[in-house]
Amino acid sequence: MTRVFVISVLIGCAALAAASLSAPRAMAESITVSIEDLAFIPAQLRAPIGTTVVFVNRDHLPHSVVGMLGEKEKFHSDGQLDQDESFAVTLDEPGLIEVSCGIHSRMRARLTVTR
Ligand SMILES: [Cu+2]
Repeated sequence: MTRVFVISVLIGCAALAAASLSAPRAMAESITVSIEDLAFIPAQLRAPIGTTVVFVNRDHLPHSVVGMLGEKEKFHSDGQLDQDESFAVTLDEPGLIEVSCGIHSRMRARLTVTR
């Protein structure tokens, strides 16, 4: 029981969001993208389908997260993220996702999702 509990805590909120959408792979990876000084860090990343990306606002300003796959909106945060708030999304389709902040249009990141 202890082991199950510890694993549950480690997985945290990110996996909860993912689990509600689809059954995640048992060993799905999680990647953190930090938002600092009006930038996504890293601004370029590559990850396979099934990966959960957690955006964490470590800035003193509020930000939001919008992901576009071509003309299609793949995800967006629920309103704005205040300092230390996060938003998680599990990648479910290959392609190039252009990530931006809905508040500061110059904030950009590119997320390449592979099979
Ligand atoms: Cu912003």
